[in-house]
Amino acid sequence: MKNNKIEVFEAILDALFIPYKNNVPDVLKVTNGMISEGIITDENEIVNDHIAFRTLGVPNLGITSFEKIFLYYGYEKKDYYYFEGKKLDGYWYAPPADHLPRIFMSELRIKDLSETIQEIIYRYTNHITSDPVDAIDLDNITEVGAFFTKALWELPTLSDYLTLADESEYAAWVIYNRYYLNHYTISVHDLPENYNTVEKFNVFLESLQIKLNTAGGKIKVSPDGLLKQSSTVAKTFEATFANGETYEISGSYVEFAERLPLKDFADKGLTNFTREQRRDGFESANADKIFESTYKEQTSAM
Ligand code: OOG
Ligand code: NI
Repeated sequence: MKNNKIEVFEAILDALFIPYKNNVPDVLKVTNGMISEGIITDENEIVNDHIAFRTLGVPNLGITSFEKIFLYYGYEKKDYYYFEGKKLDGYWYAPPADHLPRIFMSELRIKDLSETIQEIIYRYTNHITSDPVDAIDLDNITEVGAFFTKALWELPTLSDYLTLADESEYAAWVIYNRYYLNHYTISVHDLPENYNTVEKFNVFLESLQIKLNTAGGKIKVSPDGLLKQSSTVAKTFEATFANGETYEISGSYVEFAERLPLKDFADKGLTNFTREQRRDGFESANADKIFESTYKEQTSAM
């Protein structure tokens, strides 16, 4: 048994990555493309800027439950983000060590949705009368790893899924995919010169026939100009619902982020910047559009 919390967390991250990589072909397509192009020689050279998860804001679930896992390994809760139209709340978490990814965690604001949607979500989650995270041994890698793919509620019916999707594509995504890894993020500014901006990297991605999310433009730029992001559109797959019905739905996607140096450091004429010297955190206007990577409008666009 590993006794260092960071090592335990690293093992959990590795475990989360296996099904993600197997189910999202763009992950391997990008990695292999980068290797053939000579951008990297090994996938371990890719710096993971952040990973993201989605949750439902109901008692015993949501951010206050799910974040306990990351807080336990030393993550620090940072800024809050409000998404009015999408009816979501989000936070980001800073890692306990520089080589670990940040976390972006969001939650559906159930009370802002229609009675119909609330009724469906509560019907699936009402039996959860205590926080399931409290029941896991956070020092046990296998147990924690299994939690991320555990069925905390019944497999939804296709009809419930479609009703949810009509009002909140996010709600529909979570009711089916649960705590499945939503995306990981390639840190673009850590790549070699010819690929180290989102603009340059997007050209390379499109040369691999990768389809990018176009919501709000292919490159999302924060108002300070220092955080640039792009993402692939989610991979769709034939999902099996209750009673064996099947339907094509969205899975996960891949994101690309470029964090520019903060003004104080950029002005010094440095050529290398530490994590602390670059733009940190997230940006709600960027995030608002990145959420749409799993939305029908993006996944079905030609
Ligand atoms: C997360 C969207 C936001 C970012 O980096 O701003 C995001 C999601 O799709 O769940 O990842
Ligand atoms: Ni992200």
